[in-house]
Amino acid sequence: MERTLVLLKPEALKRGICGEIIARFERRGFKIVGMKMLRMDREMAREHYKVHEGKPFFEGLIEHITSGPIIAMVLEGPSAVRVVRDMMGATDPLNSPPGTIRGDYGLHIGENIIHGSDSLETAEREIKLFFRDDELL
Ligand code: IDP
Ligand code: MG
Repeated sequence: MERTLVLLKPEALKRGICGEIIARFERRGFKIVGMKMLRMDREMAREHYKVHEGKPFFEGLIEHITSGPIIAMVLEGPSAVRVVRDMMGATDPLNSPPGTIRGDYGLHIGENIIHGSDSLETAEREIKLFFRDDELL
């Protein structure tokens, strides 16, 4: 079993599509072992996205992810990291086929609806940033 971190980004809450997205993960069979709504501050956002520091889109990304509340979830299941990434689609929704979350709900790379950890090591680091051990049930 693996665990991975999923974030529903501010645009998902503004548009009211969180329930539909969470339902996809439940239908697939993932277990939700942690979930909370929060608004990230800039420090947390910079830590979460630190691999992108210095890239041209970094400041815009921090601005955007801190612009409103998000939902953070830890999903558990076999090959959770890869399967969740497959369900999300490509980073740019324009390259994400219909049937994927970004391909069904997004049109803009800066508003691509969802974040998912990209490796087991990343997942471990990202889960720790959002959840205390006793918040994972
Ligand atoms: P990922 O979310 O598919 O793992 P990353 O390359 O890790 O994609 O980028 C993190 C986030 O930064 C993306 O989800 C997207 O919101 C934003 N981003 C990535 N590349 C660009 C870009 O070229 N322009 C604007 N935003 C970008
Ligand atoms: Mg990434």
